[in-house]
This record gives sequence, structure tokens and C-alpha cells, in this order.
Amino acid sequence: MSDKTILLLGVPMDSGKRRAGCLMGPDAYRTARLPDALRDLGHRVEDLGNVAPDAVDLPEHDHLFALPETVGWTQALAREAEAAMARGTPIFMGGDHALSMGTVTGVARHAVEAGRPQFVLWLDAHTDFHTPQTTGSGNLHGTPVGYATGRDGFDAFPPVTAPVRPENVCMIGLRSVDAAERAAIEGTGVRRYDMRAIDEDGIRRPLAAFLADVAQAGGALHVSLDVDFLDPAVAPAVGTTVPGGATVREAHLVMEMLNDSGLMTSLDLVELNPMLDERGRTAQLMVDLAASAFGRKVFDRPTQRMY
Ligand code: 4U7
Ligand code: MN
Ligand code: MN
Ligand code: MN
Repeated sequence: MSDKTILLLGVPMDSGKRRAGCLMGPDAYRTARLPDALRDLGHRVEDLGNVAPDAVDLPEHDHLFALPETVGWTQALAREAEAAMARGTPIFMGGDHALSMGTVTGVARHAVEAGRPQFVLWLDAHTDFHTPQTTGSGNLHGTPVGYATGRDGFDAFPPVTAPVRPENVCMIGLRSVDAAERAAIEGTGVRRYDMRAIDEDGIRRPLAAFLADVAQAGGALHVSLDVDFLDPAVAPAVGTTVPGGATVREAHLVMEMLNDSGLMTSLDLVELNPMLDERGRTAQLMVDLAASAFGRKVFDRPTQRMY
């Protein structure tokens, strides 16, 4: 039995892009029995219900989709995330990836107060490094890393008081990066592993190196798992499918290594669109991945690997 309290927060948020459906994500995770899967592993689990966005007084924007609503979510989520960090390990059940504007900045605020550097593992086909000025689509779910690392241009949003250092961000699974993102991320210290790197060297080595640095720094580690990290053949319930994604086993290995490391302090499950699922298989896979991250395994390893 463990002493970890896992806090489940539903984030029925759809404002980060035009295609609707992610707002059903939290209920899909509950229906696929995420709370029980975690309890079966010996954890204390509290479902805190769903977060709601703050009301903000902002006009709609010509180019950016649903800007006022996304600002309201960001403000509410940053507050809830910071508060949750004082009580346990939050899992944010999304909801689209714009929710990470709030969750990452909120957990990072907590880390700064605790005197710990914040690290972020970004598991995604995309870098999500746009700003409101560079996004071609106007969809804010493509901007959370830009916001949380303190890029300029997010004037409508709450000021980022605890920006995450780009050197502390590791992206794995990349295969769709816009030209403006590629240009902007170049020369930052963001660690980025595209699918070719995974094909050539495997997923274990880059993750192990990153985890070693988190451990060395005594950091807090936020993990953001976008459904489109996975190959669409195994995870069809997402609006932004990109072929050539991570396999079921690669994704489980990441989660198993995270559990072994004991370093993960918060987790986002994002971009699940139950409208696009096939008999709940994507929701089920995401629940199984979360369970791996919290200790589900086939056998214990004879010797624990050092990261
Ligand atoms: B997700 C995109 F143009 N880059 O900005 C954009 F390719 O959270 C996609 O990773 C963003 O799913 C994808 O709209 C955001 C596009
Ligand atoms: Mn994303
Ligand atoms: Mn605090
Ligand atoms: Mn993505």
C-alpha cells in the first residue's frame, strides 16, 4: 500500500480548438474506471469533481478561437493546480491541451514556493510552442508550452510568475512542428526527440537522461500526455491525428520508467475526444497508461534501474 494521495480533477474544456468533444473526456475516464484502477494499486484516490472556468470580461478575438473562455480556464486551473500540489499528486483529466496553460503554470508556482525547479515532460506529436501571434490556426491548444516557458505575446492571459526554464522541458514523440514553432524553439534549450530519434535509438535512453537530470536537480516533474503522442491506429479518439506515433509498448515503457523513478508530481491526460473513439478503446488505453505510471506492472524488476 502506498501513502500517495492521488487527486483527480476533471477539466471539461473544449475552448482550445474548434472541433468539440474533449469536454466529455473527464466522464470517459471515470466511465473507464480510472479511479478504481488507481485504488487497486493501493493509492488513496480522491475525485475532486470538475473544475469550472473563471468568468472573465474580455471581448472575443478575431483570430484566436474562444480567447476569453480559455483565459478563464487558465486562471481557474492555475489556482486549482497550485492548491492541489499542497495535498497530493493531481491528475488533470482533460479536456484539450490548452488546459496545460493553467496546470503547468499553477504547479510551477507551487514548485517555486517550495524552492524546487519545475520540469515538464511533454509527450505529444506537436511542440505546442506557438504564441497568439504565431499560431496559424488560432487554436490555443497549440500554445501551452510557449505560455508556460514565458514567451512574449500572451498579454490577455494571467502573467506567468514562475516560467518553466526551456532547458527543463523534454518533448518526446514529435512529428508535426510548424515552421514558426521550429524557428522559435531552435536555440532554446528545450530537449526535443522526434519520432525518427525514437526509431533510431529507442525511447528509453532520452527519457532516462532527462529523469537523471530531474533527480539531480531535486525537481518537481509535470507530465503532459497528449493522446496524439500515440499512433492513431491504437488511439483514434483525437482530433489531431498524425500517423507514425508511439506504440502501445513505447508509451507503457515511458509510464513504467516514470513510476520507477518516483519523480512525477503531476499529470495531464489531454485531447481525448470520446466522440471519435471506437468502443472506448482510446479511453481504456489512457487509463491503462495512467495505471502504469502509478505502479501497475507485470513483474518487479530484479534490480531497479538507476536514472
Ligand atoms: B495539440 C497546430 F497547425 N500546430 O497550431 C496548430 F498543426 O495540443 C496543431 O498538440 C496544434 O493537439 C496541436 O494548430 C495542438 C497545427
Ligand atoms: Mn498537445
Ligand atoms: Mn503555493
Ligand atoms: Mn498534439
